[in-house]
Amino acid sequence: MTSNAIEFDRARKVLVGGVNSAVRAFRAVGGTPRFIDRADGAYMWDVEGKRYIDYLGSWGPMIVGQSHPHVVAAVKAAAERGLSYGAPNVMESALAERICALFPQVERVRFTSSGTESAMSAIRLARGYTNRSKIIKFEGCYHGTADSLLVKAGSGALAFGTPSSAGVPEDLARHTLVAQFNDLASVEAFFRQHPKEIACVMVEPIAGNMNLIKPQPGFHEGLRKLCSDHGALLIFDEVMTGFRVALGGAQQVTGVTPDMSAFGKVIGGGMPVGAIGGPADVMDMMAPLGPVYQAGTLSGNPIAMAAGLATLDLIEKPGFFDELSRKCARLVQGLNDAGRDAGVAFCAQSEGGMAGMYMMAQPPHSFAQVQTQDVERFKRFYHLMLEAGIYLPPSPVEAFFFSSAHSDADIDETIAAARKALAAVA
Ligand code: HOZ
Repeated sequence: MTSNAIEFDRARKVLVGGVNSAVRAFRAVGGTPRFIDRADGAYMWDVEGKRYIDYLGSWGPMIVGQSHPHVVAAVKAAAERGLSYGAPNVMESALAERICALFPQVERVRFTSSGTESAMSAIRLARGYTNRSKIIKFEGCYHGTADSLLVKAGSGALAFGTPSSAGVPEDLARHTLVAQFNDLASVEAFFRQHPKEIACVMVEPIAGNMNLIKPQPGFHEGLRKLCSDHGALLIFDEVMTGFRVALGGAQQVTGVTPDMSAFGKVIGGGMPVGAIGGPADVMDMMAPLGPVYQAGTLSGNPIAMAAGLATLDLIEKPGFFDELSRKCARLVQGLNDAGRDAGVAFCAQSEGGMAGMYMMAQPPHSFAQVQTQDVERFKRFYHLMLEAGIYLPPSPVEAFFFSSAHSDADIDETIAAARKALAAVA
């Protein structure tokens, strides 16, 4: 008989910090990470056999829940035809066609194996296309672990107090200009200070790595105009928001069209995938047509393509997002009511199937505001929820994820757990 504690001791001897992605180590909430044995629908079970309602959703991909039979059947069928070819396959074209149909500005797609690779390749492409070096990103936004982007980053980097990673050369980091989310003036100032030097503005259009922060009206319109006026590319990092806040991602929600988009998570259905999409004149700067090099052994992997296609089959069904958004909003309403009744400075909000909960009275609009949360209270709340069988992302600066597998009973169970937990931490 094993336990989470035994497995964590074992893992720490051979894996750095016992994990393969920093935030999973629970250091932002304390305690022992749960070692997951299996997952199905809206649930995960740890090695001790305890069941959790899953609001991690593998950090976003599992929008139809775990092990959906349609996705599993597609993966099995693909696996029987080979695990990886390293040569073109027709599923790559099929998935790219589906992405082009959903995102009006996307004429060409390049698949990668992760969101990190997509964001990294997108900025290389922007630099190659514009022949400029500097990029603008936003404090608390997170675009994976490429060197240029690990400057004042969100997610685990923020939770552990290393938003600007060691190991990133000063010479490279000085090309990354860090503006403030929802603050157009901070972006304008950089364009004034560095005329014709800025290749792109990269942004999570709905931030999800400093918890969920929605854009203020006019913010993305302003970014769009600044980029167009100054010859820089606007890149939306839709790795988290794409196919999740709406079928057409945050660009559908905001009505603002970027020059390039980075995708991942949902389009791999739980398998490792990333993608970059944009207009042909930009995308065709990439090898083999152009001088910007980009490649990957497992890019366009047939199993990942099959899982992505099968997931799209399900989420493209009419009404899928209406139902997902409605159920997620009901959960959020229940959480807000629970916070109010407990008299705790606590709130929640959602967009489509992505949500945030905060130990503060109102949802934050900025990086500075989200930093004012009561982190110690969140830690106590987190463990009470976990104990009650509710698995939330283990950090106060992460969004949480809802799926079509979550039932009304799951929502009620979650709200009831939150009521108890919030009353206990009041
Ligand atoms: N940084 C990812 C979420 N914001 C976490 C990745 C993971 O641990 O799987």
